[in-house]
Amino acid sequence: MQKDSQIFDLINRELERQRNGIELIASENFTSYQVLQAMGTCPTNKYAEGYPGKRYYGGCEIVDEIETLAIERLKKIFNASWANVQPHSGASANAAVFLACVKPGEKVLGLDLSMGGHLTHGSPANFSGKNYHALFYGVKKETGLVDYDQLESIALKEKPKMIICGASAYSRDWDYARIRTVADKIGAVVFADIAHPAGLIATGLLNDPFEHCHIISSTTHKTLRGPRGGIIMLRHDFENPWGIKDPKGNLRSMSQLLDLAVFPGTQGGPLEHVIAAKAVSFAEILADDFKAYGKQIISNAQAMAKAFVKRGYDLISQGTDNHLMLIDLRNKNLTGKKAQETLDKAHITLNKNAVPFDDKSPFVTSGIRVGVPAITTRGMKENEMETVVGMVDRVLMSPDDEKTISDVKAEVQTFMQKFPLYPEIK
Ligand code: DSN
Repeated sequence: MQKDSQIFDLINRELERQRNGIELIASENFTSYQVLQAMGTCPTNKYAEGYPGKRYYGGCEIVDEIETLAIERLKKIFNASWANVQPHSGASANAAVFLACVKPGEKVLGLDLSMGGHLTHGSPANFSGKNYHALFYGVKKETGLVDYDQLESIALKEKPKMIICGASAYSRDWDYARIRTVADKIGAVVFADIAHPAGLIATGLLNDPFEHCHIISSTTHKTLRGPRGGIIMLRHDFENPWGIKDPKGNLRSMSQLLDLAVFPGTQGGPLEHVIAAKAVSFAEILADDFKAYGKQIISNAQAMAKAFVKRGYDLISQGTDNHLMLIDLRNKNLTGKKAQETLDKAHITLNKNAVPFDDKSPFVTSGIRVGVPAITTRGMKENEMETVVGMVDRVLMSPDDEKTISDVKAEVQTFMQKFPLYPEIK
């Protein structure tokens, strides 16, 4: 067959879009060129249902080595004793954790999606809310901080089997110790989904959830800067004290239950080319300069938060500890939808986001979520945060002025030439 120019032209256009725009979506990042290369390789052809050394197919000796390396590198990053690198995504990882730990209809307690939580933490639109009895805690209206008192009172009253912590739009660190204390009072599993801040946890820049939470999941493509995918980890494996049994009725350790929940519980053949790319990114995280990247993320986020506050923007919780911030645009008479759509025209990408106690629908929203991992990867430092916020502000202050939008778009394109992306690709 002739080269599929239709698709490759589109891929090239997407590369140009990524090169020329300012990427502020908090959950996005740019992998290294090596990670990209590993993704487009022949392990994609290999069926390897099962785990290294225990596969259902022949010819797995090399993918066994790839997957084992990925597991060993990941365990080293987080000082974990067990890891599963097969989940195709964060949502798949979380589905496996639910399958391993809770029976359909049992209670789970997570951060409300409308308060910064995640779809897979019990939303009624998701498997986690459809199959399980989901309860929610929120954030305090006055401070925007997680309401641990509310979490505790709901937990003590309702006795959920699992308490979920982690968020997709929360700019502050977590008190994992407090959540574990509550969970121990009722014998609940604590499950931390660290998809967003994982890279900052990996480098010791935020509280360590592994000290207090039984099970940890993450994506690999956000602050970890790997390929799109999911992972599950345990620091301490344990004979599960909740009497959870495998499908044959045997009492299993948590790691065995989680392995079974990923395969055959929720997935079939693993994506070994993606696992190879995960392994490459894990080696990058273990290298000396990744901690500097993490520190730069935090400095950039703080510089950006300051630049927004200086221009009168209303940040939920007044600032950030991590890589993102959530901005309530109501004092600027703008919706999140309008802000996202207008900035898109100027090649500045971010997402509309509900703010706590939002009065607008999730399709409109009162806020935007802004993150710095991707622009930090491009090489930007604190000074550039002022420039970026200046451009965002000019567009948001004149959202219907086509001239301002096209001026900023041209400036964005020139500005981004200073921060090359994938120079290896001509
Ligand atoms: N993890 C979500 C995000 O933060 O964008 C998507 O599911």
